[in-house]
Amino acid sequence: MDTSKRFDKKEACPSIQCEANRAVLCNSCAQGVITAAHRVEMRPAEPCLFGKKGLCCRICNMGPCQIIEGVDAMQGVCGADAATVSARNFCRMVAGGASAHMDHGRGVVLAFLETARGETPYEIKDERKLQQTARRIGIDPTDKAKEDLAIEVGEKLLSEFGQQIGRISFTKRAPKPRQEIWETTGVMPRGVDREVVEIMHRTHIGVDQHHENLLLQAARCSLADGWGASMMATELSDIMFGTPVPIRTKVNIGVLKKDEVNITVHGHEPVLAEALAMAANDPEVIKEAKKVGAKGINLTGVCCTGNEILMRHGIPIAGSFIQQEVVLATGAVEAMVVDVQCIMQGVSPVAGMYHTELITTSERAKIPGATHIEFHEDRALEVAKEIVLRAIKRYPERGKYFIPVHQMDVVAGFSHETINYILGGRFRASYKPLNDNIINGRIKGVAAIVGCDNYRVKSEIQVELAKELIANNVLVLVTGCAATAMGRAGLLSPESMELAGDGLKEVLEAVGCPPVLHMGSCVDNSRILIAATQMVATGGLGQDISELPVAGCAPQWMSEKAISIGQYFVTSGVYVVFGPGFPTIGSTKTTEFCFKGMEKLFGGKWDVADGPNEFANKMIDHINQKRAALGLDKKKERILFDMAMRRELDTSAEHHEV
Ligand code: NFS
Repeated sequence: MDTSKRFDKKEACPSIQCEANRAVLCNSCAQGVITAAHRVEMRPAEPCLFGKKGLCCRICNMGPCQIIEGVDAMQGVCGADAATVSARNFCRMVAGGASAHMDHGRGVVLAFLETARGETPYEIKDERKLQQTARRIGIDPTDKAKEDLAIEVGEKLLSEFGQQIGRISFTKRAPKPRQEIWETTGVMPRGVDREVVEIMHRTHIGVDQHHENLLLQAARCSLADGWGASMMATELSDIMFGTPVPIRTKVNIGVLKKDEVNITVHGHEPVLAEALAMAANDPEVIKEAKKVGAKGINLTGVCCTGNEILMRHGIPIAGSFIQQEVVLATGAVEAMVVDVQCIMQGVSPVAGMYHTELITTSERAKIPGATHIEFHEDRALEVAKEIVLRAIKRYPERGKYFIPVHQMDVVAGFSHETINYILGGRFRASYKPLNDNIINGRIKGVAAIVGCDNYRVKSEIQVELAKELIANNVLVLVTGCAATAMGRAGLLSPESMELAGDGLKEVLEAVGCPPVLHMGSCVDNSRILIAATQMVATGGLGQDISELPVAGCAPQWMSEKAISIGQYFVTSGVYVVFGPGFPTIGSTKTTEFCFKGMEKLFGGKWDVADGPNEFANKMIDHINQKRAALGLDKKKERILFDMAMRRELDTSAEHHEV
């Protein structure tokens, strides 16, 4: 592919979403590099319309069948119609996305057990959270040594992956009315793996052919992700590696350093990155780096592995999903170390154009052209050191390189516990100030902007959306690559509170936090579920998540994981807006069920939007509707709480630890 002709001028340079990307790709160091930005331009303007609308069926060999709703000649050979095919495809997206989080969660639980047995270099860092977690899953922590307790907790959670009957323990953390909804609609997840297997069975040719019934299983599977595996991953990672607290750091490609060995760690699992962080700080290893003329070792993150170590150690993020190849095109990276998920195959040829070594580490994910050094927790530090030493060896081979100036200060680390503490103070951690300010109208509501970034979106929709929301006094929570995009745009620094509306600004000034709170990686969306649950438990905003003035969105989604996440928020009672496009749009029935039918069952529903204004309007309208339903739109709101009611609220909040 000759890209030089198409992208030789600055203004035609691709990757218009991001200035840092443009600076790198337009520099002569990146001559000849082909990235996703180029490939998306080279493809036909529109992706396959059948695929895009969820109407291509290739689950058997009578097809593939391309379906057109209502056209007899364009149904499946087996007779499957648009509703069935689109629902089946949607279910398989949920299964794909959920299984990624499930395998991640399982990996964390296994590493946790090995740690409890003293077989890894990690430790049980947050003993308090260990005890809370034990209680939440029905284990009495009294008088137990932390290692023994951790083994008990780890074994119980591990057993829930293969559990066949019963329910996943963490679902008991949800508000009571929510749990009843899950029971009565038949979507309470029985075990983690079982729900994925059942999707694969039901979507095999000739099994479940009712779109609503199919989507109920998607709902059940999504809960096994959000309230199951993802929550396990978050909680046990916190116990092992530390629960995040606010921390200052930087994001964007400019965090690469010209005189240090640059190692980027890319993917999703925190275990490898934690070991690399230890190895990069080892004085012996640093001495080796100095021997080759480097001043030190600069570890940076890409994608959600980046978010994991940013949240806990303040290690800078070099890039989000759309920046992974561009980070390498600087020519300044000695090694990119990857584990699983969201790693484009395109990184391999780009690394091959420089001195960069691409290192795969998971038995589940190998890439042609990469060196494979398998990572196992019991040899974590040994493997991590080997990787760092290899990167050091590459440093003298670095040729021409270009590191853009772009980097931005951010404050991250807003775990659910941190929000509790920041709002309520050290001795009386509580969500009450948040609820009070929502009730008195200074804060209109809370919005989550989560998920990926996507080259098919030509501008940073999510950043514009966040600005619009905070200007309208909506507090914004972010995770994943959306969080990195917010960081690049400066929205994760307390200074950006200037962009907030007056009411929100007043609250932010009092507590000193940014208007956009970075809550972690994509598995950490489970923190948002818990934050919502805590808002309910704190009182004054209804009895269930579906009554809260909140909304969620993924305005630049691309992965199946995003679909699973969106579905578990819907199943948990949240209004969720996605874009660009929605994967069932080719079937009126399936889409109606997602956009309307699900609301009748779960109180939450899907929607689709395009562009920051449409997203913002839909989300703010929804928040206002919920405020009206709670009676918060009336002016008399300030006298809603007399002392007796306050006392009652206090007690209910204290007694409900989620
Ligand atoms: Ni989430 Fe994180 Fe990024 Fe999207 Fe991929 S890295 S798990 S899927 S692209 S946010």
